Parts: sequence; C-alpha cells; structure tokens
Amino acid sequence: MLVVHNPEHARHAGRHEMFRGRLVDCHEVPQRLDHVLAELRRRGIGPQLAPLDMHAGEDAAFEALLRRVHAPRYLDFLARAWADWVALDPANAELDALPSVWPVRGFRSDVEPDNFAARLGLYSFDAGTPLTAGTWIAARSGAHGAVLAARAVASGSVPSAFALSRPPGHHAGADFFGGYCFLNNAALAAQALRDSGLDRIAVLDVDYHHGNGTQSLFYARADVLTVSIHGDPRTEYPFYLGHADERGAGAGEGCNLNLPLPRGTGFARWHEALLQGIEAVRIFGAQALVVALGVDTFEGDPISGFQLRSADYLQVGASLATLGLPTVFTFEGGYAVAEVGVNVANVLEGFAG
Ligand code: OKP
Ligand code: ZN
Repeated sequence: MLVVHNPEHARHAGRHEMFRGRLVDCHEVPQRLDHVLAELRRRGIGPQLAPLDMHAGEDAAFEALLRRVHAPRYLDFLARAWADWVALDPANAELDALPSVWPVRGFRSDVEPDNFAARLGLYSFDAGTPLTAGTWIAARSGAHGAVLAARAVASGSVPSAFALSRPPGHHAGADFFGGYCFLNNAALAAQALRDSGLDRIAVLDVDYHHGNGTQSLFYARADVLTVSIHGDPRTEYPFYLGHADERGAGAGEGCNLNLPLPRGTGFARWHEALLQGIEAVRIFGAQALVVALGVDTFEGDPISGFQLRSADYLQVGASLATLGLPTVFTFEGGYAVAEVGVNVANVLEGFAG
C-alpha cells in the first residue's frame, strides 16, 4: 500500500469553529494525521512518500485538473484569501477567517463581491471551517498527493494507495468549502483515474457525514458512480443533502446512491449498507475505486453518532477488498484523536488481507 502523505498539512491549523453561539476548539486538528502516520509506520505500512518525492517541480497536468474539478474563480479566491484577510487589518494575522454571511435562494452568486466577508460567504456553506494562514498550501499539497496516488494506481505501479492528507475534502464542491474541507481530494483522485484512461470509476464514501461535495461534482455524470453511507441528513450534518431519493440527474441518473442510517447505528447494520454499496460498485462495472475514508463512524467519535469499534475496521477493509479493484483511499474524518491511527490502519490492513 503506497502512502502519499502531506508534509504541509500542519500549516492548516484552525483556532476555532462556530458552534451553538460560541467559538469552540477545532475538532479537525493536525495531530489527527500525525497519529495516523505514526501508526502506519509502526505497522510498516508503506512505502510512505511525499508529493515532492513523486513529482518535483511544476505539474501542469495537476494545475489543469484542479481547474476542471474546481471553479477557477474559487481557486483564485482561495489562493489569495489569507493575504486579502490580513490586508483588511494586520491584527487579522492572529485570527482565523470564518464566514458569517451567505447568499441563500434568490441571491446572486454570479457577481463576485469585492468585500472579503461577502466573498468568503459566497464560497462556503458553514461557519465551522476556519480559513487560516496555511490553508491554501496545505489543501493544495494534499490535493496534489491525491492525484499522484491516483496516477500511481492507474499506471499499475501499485495496486492501491492511501492519500493521507488534511484538511479533508469530501464536503468541498466545485466552488465552495465547508465541513472542514476546501479541495475535494476524492473527486480529484477519481478524475485523475478517468484521465488515465479508465472509463468507469466509483467513489465509495464511508465517512459518517454525507459526501455532499463529491456527490454534487459527479451528479450529472454517467462515468463516475458516487455512493455514500452516512448519518441521516434529517438529523446529521451536512443536513441539506444526502437523502436516499437523490439518484443522479440527466446522463447521471442512477449513478448516485445514498445510504443514510439513523444516529446510533451499530456495525452489523452499517456493514449491511457497506455490502449494498459494494454491490452497486460491482454492478456499475467500475474499473477503479476511490474510498473516501473517514473513521468518524467510530463509537468514541466526539461529533458523530455511529457505533463502530476499532476491530470492525479490519472487516471494513476486507469487505472493500472483495471488489478486487485498483483502489485509492483518501483521508476524511475521524475525530477521536487517540484512536484515529488504529482505526485507519485497521481498514488498510484488512484491505491488504
Ligand atoms: C467533516 B467530515 C460539530 C458540528 C459539525 C461539521 C462537521 C464536519 C465533518 N461541532 N461540524 O465529514 O468528517
Ligand atoms: Zn465526517
């Protein structure tokens, strides 16, 4: 299992997120990735490479891919956002930028405002995703790692790869951030697999939260199947997407599968949903698989509501491996910091058999 880790990840370090009227400590912290990498090293899962070990210098194909999956004006906003924020007031350098105003139904999103707060809101959907000094460099380096992992798998040089990065990606859409996500690593990996000549790709999202960004990016496409198993959006974040009746649109009709489960769901029922998702991937005829790997389904997760135990993740990996597909894993959620390494490593170990 090739591991492409992101050495820039800690440059994205949020101070706080808005929750119930207060700024609270961030759940999505750098130590999450450190714990995963340490556990993979302890178990000898590797080789472990950084993006620069795999591709030095300019990667024009990656730049072009980024601008096809994400809107150029959104990327340009992200690249400049921190400088714009600090230019408002030098004291902002010690604060995170959090949005507080959004264009809902009936407002215009075609005109990009000059006002920074207004642009921050145009390109986001929650106040829980701090934009910090190193957010862009961290997200961009992680996205590059996901694409490099996908290329390595597509070329056949490795059967599977884990793009170990943060911030995570599956909530990010073509032109918006939210849910701790800025660039959609899983979607970029899927598109990179397509660009490498594979015709049919499946993205299977096992994070506790619905992969709304990934769903929206591929919703009208027949070449990428998106499947997500998650807490029912009637009660669980991201609330406004992820229902079972969302099946895809136009040419993509039938190419999206949502498997929402109630808060409190344990492994037996969750694993039935996983088998259903795996069967959909098989029927679709996918030639490669992207697994959006969040382990916030863990019973000890501080912000989630499923009841998986650490040992269950071995079975998750083993079940995914029955597809026998070239596979790219991306790292998504998992906020029980002390256990996140063991849980992720168990999936990868179960997958490797
Ligand atoms: C990101 B990923 C908790 C509120 C929920 C957003 C959760 C984002 C999850 N205080 N905030 O899918 O793991
Ligand atoms: Zn999650």
